[in-house]
Amino acid sequence: MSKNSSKNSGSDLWLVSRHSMPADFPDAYYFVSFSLVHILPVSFDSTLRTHLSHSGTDLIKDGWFHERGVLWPGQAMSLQVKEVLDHHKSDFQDVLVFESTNFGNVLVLDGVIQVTERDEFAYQEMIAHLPLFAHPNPKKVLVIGGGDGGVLREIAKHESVTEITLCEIDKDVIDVSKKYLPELAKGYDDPRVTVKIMDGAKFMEENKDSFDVIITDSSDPVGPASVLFETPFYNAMYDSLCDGGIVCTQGECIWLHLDLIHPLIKSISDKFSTVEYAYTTIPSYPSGQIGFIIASKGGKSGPCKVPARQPSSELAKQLKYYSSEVHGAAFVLPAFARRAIFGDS
Ligand code: JA2
Repeated sequence: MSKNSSKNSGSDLWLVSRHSMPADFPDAYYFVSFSLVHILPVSFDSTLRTHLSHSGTDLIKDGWFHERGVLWPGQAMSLQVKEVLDHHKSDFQDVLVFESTNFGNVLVLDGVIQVTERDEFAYQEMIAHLPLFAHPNPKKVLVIGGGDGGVLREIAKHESVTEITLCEIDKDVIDVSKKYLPELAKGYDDPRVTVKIMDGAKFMEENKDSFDVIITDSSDPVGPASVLFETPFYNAMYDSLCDGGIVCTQGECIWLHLDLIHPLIKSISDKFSTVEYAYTTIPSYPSGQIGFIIASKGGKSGPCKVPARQPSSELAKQLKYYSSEVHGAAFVLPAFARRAIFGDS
């Protein structure tokens, strides 16, 4: 944040001045709610939300897509565009798919890169296999978000799993993924998969004590996904887990979002038996790194950094990022991040 930004201390509201914004942002001030402790001093209504997001093709200039966003001020990831394949507004967000010169097809929601064909495995394998290999015998798995289908593809590699439910609020994300990201969307072909087009919180409300693993594969806490980074949503996941269950959520970046990660982890630590942060490296996400918040329910559960199972040698050969060694290593944080997130010395 620039020195012109003022953080409303003790709350979850950030007031970001125009000086820290890209020049083409339309409004003078932006209220970005990280909604970490669900005390909202300023209401964050849907009108305001729409002003926070870019339209995908506004961000293409001279044949390059520039990913600018309020959550990574002063920096932008750029990808060279070969062809725009789809661009439209869904009921929830701006949806853009383009073919890039070096990263394959790219899915962008509200101006933010969600998936590229080149590096998607680094994210999909880790968000799925960290909780699944930490669990001794996962049977029922819930995915919230993740409409591209890549997480489904990874979950289907676990033979113990009998039911996989995907709850995605925006059907258009599923449709464009089936059309333009077939290597991810093939996850929908597994017969164990059931798709619900609905709000994940509502679905969990109706399905208590039901899942061994819940994976929340969400976009960033701006727009429709912002509630997924709030404590009540973690409480809902807790209630929807079986005893011994594990949640794994998109947990943002240690280079950019320690002010989001630390209070969120703190706020859920009383309820969950273990709460940890692990990460993967991925060139197409801001600063090349993204983390996962992994938390377990039940007295018997040990830390998730220790895998309870290992991939078979056959599966190990198919995996491109995850291995048992990578599992443990993903929880080892640089000293500055460990201190900021867990307050250790
Ligand atoms: N990618 C997705 C998704 C939900 C639906 C479809 C694709 C992600 N969540 C992860 C996005 C990470 C964004 C980092 N700035």
